[in-house]
Amino acid sequence: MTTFFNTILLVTKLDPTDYVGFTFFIGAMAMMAASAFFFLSLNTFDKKWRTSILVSGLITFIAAVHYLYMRDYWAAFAESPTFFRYVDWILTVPLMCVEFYLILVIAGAKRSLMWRLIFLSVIMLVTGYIGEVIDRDNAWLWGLLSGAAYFVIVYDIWLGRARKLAEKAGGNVLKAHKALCWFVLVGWAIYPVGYMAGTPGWYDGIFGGLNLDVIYNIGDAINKIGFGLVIYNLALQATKSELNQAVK
Ligand SMILES: *C/C=C(C)/C=C/C=C(C)/C=C/C1=C(C)CCCC1(C)C
Repeated sequence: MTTFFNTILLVTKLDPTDYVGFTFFIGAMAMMAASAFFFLSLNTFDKKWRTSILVSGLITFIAAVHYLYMRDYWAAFAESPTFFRYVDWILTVPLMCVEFYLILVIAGAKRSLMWRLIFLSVIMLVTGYIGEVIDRDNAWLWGLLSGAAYFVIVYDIWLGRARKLAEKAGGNVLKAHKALCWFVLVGWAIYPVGYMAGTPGWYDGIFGGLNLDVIYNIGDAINKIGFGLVIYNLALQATKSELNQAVK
């Protein structure tokens, strides 16, 4: 009987000093709360912002569902839920690329910009997965390839076509674009650290003491919710300034 309850109520087995498990729980709650926030705010914005806010909510919602799985997987096996992690990322990171496109549409952004970013992000994630799961012996090499794709994304949004469009749009869009660029440059740089902490390589002595899951969970909370809040703020500011103009 006890075994039965222990099987269905995984919660009873959680160790209060399990800080990795704790970050999965907090992550799940934070993603759920953020999704409710974005979805419920949808109707307060003008139509042209709704798709962006909806995508913000979808990003945190997809993450919330994966966090529930990852939380339970961790509680059951005390092992990194690498598979769920990458399924989450392969869905949410391309959606973040879509966000860049959506806010730049008013400046004439083309679909090709969106597909280019999506393509690069898929390369970044697939090579990362190969290094973490399939060919761990060469993790450093796959990490390097992944890092190269990441670098091109950073270049594109900071200095490439996306930057030019953001400058053309100006005002609130330019500000939001800059904020998102910082998230990609600094916030996304958290992930390679987690990768090096969790895979074997020349960097063992440097990051070996850190926990891959804790780092990824912190990265996800900052990036997914932070990204959404930048978009939310953009919609809010743009709606306000439009209202002011209408009054004048
Ligand atoms: C919501 C999830 C996000 C924003 C995930 C982003 C993931 C990355 C930027 C991962 C990058 C990696 C590298 C740049 C090199 C090592 C392998 C990865 C996949 C961890």
